[in-house]
Amino acid sequence: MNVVSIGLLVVGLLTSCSVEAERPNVLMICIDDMNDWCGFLGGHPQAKTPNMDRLAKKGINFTNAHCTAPGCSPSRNALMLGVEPHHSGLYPFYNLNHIDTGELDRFTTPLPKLFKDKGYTTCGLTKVYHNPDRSWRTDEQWDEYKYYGNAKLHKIAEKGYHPEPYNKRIVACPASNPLKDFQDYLSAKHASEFLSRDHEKPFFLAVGFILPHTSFIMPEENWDRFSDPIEAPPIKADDLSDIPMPGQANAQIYVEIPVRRDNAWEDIRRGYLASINFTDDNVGRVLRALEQSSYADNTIIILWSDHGFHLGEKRSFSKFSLWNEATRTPFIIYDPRNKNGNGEVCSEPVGLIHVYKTLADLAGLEPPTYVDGQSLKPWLENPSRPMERPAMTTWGRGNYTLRTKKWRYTRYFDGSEELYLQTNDPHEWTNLAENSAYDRVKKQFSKWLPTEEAPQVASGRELYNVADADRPKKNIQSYKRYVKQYKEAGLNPPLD
Ligand SMILES: [Ca+2]
Ligand SMILES: [Ca+2]
Repeated sequence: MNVVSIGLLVVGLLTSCSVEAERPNVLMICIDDMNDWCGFLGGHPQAKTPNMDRLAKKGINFTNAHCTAPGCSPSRNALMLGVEPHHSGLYPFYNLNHIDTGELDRFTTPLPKLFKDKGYTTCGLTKVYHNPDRSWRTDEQWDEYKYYGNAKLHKIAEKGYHPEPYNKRIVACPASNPLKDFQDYLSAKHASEFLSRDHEKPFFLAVGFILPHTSFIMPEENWDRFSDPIEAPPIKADDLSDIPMPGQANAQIYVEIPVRRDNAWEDIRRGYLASINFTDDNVGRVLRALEQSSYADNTIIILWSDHGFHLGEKRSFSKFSLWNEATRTPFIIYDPRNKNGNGEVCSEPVGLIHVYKTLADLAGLEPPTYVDGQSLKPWLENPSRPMERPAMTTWGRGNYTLRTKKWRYTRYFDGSEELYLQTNDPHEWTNLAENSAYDRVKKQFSKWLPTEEAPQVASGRELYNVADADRPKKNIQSYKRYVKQYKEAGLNPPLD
């Protein structure tokens, strides 16, 4: 071998080493049911989220981000597979393990597998997919996977709201347990330990926090960081009255009835804020572990919540709607290699469907051709770059909502519509869809609606609680029944 060849060989080795060294790690923080009640989105004046606020300031804070579907299972399936519900047929909730063999074969490469196949070490913690799906194709996606549950939590009787008879879903109170009894603390601890290890290969670490998903039970310290009065969000009493029936039936009023009856909204909202505050503590634990590790300068951090949450707006105490409270999500991306956009806000409409292609792009990986969405890399470099495509959220086959900076347009399976001028009406109180002055606006939105819809996947279905093209009546009937209950209970009915 002559000197030139040796020189080329050395250059080649150095190049391949530096390419290897440059492959970024990914830390994906997945939060459950967190709406904009966090400092960096300003949705509630009493929110306390210093750690996430710090991350938002460091990276790009997407303030107009929307989930692909307003329920844990369809939202996470879309994000992890990179496929819109109208392409996958996964509209309602599923247990992926129970879907007929072959149905999902065309989705060869869920997000963790993309990284694992390209030589990454992948680790998933607790809720990344919707819970029952944590064992779905585990070996091909995760090198390491651990699900943490809560220990038995001892609720503090004199604090918070303990509805009787006990209703697990709407309880909001602190527990006296030590931190190690809380699943989210254990997930944060595991993630921190993972980050302290020596990794020979780049890693993809996904850590899922369950709070602020109901029930709102958190350490006492977090509850005590808040004091009454807790400010109520802006609510219009008859807000549902100008909404078509499929939309009204999305209002989860059956959960709201006991809260209203027991005059418990203040405790519930305090429980939600305290749950978010505990999640913020846990996010802080993981971020500090990363900062103290050798990976800080080469790890992309992405933080999202699977959808938002209503706390009384439009008579809802839940998600499962196509309104802002349920579709809008926190969404932050920090790439330490990004020299231009970090520290800025992006108020262009984006969807969590873009997560797959964005992470693939940032890591230099080729996504499969069936993957939906687009890479947000250009918006990381220039957050004020206009986004032409609206962010779309799907809830049941035939029900779609589209968000731009200025508008929200919704069309339900039966052709009924909602239209809100966000710039004047951020709470979406006045539905303009019936006003012919806006026909042109509505028409412009039509071109973004799906022209073809995959049939709903029939096997493996679990919770299916929406009136849609496949089941147009059932939810509406139960909604009407609950409106009657309001009246009988002497509560302010939602349509008065
Ligand atoms: Ca969720
Ligand atoms: Ca209204």
